[in-house]
Amino acid sequence: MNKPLVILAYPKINHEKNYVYFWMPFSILAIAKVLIDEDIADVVLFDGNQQDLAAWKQLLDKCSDQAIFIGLSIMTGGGQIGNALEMAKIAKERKNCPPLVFGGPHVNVLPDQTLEHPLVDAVLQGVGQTSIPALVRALTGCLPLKDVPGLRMKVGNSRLQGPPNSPRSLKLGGYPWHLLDVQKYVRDDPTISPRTLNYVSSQGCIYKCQFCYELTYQRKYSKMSAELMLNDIEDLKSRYDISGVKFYDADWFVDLNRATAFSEGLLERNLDIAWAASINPNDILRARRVQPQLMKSLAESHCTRLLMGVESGSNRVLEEIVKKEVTRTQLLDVAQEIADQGILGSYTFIIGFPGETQQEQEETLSLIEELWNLNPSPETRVHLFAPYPGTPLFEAAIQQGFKAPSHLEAWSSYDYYDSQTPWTTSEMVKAASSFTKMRLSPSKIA
Ligand code: B12
Repeated sequence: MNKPLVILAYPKINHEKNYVYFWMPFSILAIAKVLIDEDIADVVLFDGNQQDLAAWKQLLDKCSDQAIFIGLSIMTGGGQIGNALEMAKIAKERKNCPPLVFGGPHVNVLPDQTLEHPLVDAVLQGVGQTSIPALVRALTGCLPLKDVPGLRMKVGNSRLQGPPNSPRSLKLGGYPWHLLDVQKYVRDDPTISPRTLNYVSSQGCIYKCQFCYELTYQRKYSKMSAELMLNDIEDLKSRYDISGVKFYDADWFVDLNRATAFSEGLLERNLDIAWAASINPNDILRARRVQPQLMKSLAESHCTRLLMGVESGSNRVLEEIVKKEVTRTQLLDVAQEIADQGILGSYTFIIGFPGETQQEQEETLSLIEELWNLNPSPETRVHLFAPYPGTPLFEAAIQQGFKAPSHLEAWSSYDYYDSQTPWTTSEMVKAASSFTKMRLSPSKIA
């Protein structure tokens, strides 16, 4: 018997002009994986960052009438929602359009508001690895719809709702690379290596930074083992001749044993792969107590760059507003430790938190100046605070006069890089730009 077909799409993100850093869309790759592994559906992936709307129409012409549903992934900001709605409109113009099911970070925080949009037939809230196979089973008559975790669906004039979805994703790694043209995602990243690919090895985060979307995972963390990561990277190297990996996990270093095992494994297997990952300053402080050799083994295994959210140079902001659980002195100390190993630090900051004073912003800028004195001099990127739904600081921002978009279409124009809050001044916009120093603008990298 033919397996049902599922189309999964990652709509385009309107990034900075000529942005070249579009990476493999793990959001849909991770959910395609379970459908393939469980052998319950055939899957077609569409990446709007690589293919245009003409290609979308062609794909729909070819197979939309065989699909049991079309899944569209959306995050808040970056114009992805508007692009998803355009794709949805094109699909709906066809006869026999299968149900349009939305998922992804935006849906995870605003499922009901997303479902209100006339083009949206259903949403799946939470991690897709559990919800998506259940939806396939339900639509092929093997499971009642009311048992699909995270589902909210329009049925006539009423709404059907499944049980809550688990915040743990568990099934990661061994991704179905054959569904993408992987070569197209290999990037020359001057801070890593000429043939770099992105990779996601965990989901969720254990920390509680009050502005961050990851809080919606309820601090439940899922990860692949070091061995599985090494197997996948070895496989990617032999298939696509990669020489670098850029991890896009929320915090790659939550499990320090895994970090050490990975670094040692890279050397033992002689893989010759340069790599970069995200880290929380508290991971480094923890490592000093339990794995004092960690930084050294990272450098030895050719970790070239560590991305760390520093957020602020003010102890009050760090403690009371962000809940970063670290002080300015500790941040400087941790950055020194990274530089001492010759690893490039890449530090991000936020100015314009609700309730932050001008003096506190100046403390952030003076911290950046101090960090620039390190050798190697780190990259710094200053963002304007943007309230993201589902986070404690979103509520705080509303109380202080921020007006949130009230429906899906209105979120289309929510631009993370523009001022979103009434208290942002032109001085803050200028400071954000002049204190941002990256090694190379992503648009200049071929
Ligand atoms: C890679 C990435 C990007 C890439 C885009 C992706 C690509 N392929 O090129 C780039 C760099 C372009 C990017 C840009 C932006 N990003 Co971004 N990005 C990420 C990152 C680091 C990884 C995404 C990923 O692959 N995750 C792994 C997958 C497996 O997880 P997932 O996407 O959540 O998908 C799971 C579920 O959500 C669900 N799911 C997802 N899609 C679907 C679809 C269906 C149908 C179903 C059923 C389920 C489902 O199942 C998946 C498996 O469990 C995440 C952080 C993170 N670690 O997740 C941020 C993240 C997605 N980005 C975010 C944001 C805000 C942005 C920006 C808008 C602003 C910014 N800070 O950079 C910009 C847009 C640029 C602009 N012009 O303004 C936020 C989104 C928050 C939100 N509320 O939506 C995140 C979560 C970071 C954060 N913690 O704040 N980003």
